[in-house]
Amino acid sequence: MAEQGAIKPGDTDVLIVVDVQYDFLPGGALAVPDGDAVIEPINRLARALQHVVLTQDWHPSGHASFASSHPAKQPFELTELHYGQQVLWPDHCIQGTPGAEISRDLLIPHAQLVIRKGYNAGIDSYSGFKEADRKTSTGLEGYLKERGFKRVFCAGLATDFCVAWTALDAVAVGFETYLIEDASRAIDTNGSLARAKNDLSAAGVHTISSAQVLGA
Ligand code: VGL
Ligand code: ZN
Repeated sequence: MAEQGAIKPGDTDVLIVVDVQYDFLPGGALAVPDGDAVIEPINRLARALQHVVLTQDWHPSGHASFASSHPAKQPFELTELHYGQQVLWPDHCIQGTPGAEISRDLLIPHAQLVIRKGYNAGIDSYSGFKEADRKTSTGLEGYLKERGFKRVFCAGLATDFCVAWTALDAVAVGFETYLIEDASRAIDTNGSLARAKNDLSAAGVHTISSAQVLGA
């Protein structure tokens, strides 16, 4: 474990703040337990990193990832879609609704890009880079590479879905990738958090605390 403040943020680093939206916060349609605990550490990290990108889960109503789109299915059950297995969710982050808005408690006026994902009706997208069919690109890889970034720091909601998949795709396309654990919170359904942690370490994503970037 690196010492506090050992990772010095610089000009080729980017912080990706994943899905800090009202539907994932307390009272939201798919509230992540303790989800609002990410806001303060993310605000501190954002003050330390010059370059910040946000992701925004952004589904049309009737989206294929919603249990309500599948007769006789309940939220958190699994189904098969054309690209493989899909967890079914409560309706959430519907385009243009208050639940899809990014929290106003995030204080990141210098954020440079908001990348929306999950807008194709038949395909989910946990990752900010690539949709769940594992083919359709959001354009984020090209953007970050064209900007010259080398290291990606991921934080937000939820650790075991959108943060993990974003970090896994970042490392897969060649970024040195860090997941900031205390600035993220998990849904943890059917063993998803343990599975995500295994996948992250197997892929070489570094799991760190915000103190390692910020100092004490
Ligand atoms: C997410 C489930 C469905 C996330 C998004 O942001 O982790 N999880 N849609
Ligand atoms: Zn979603």
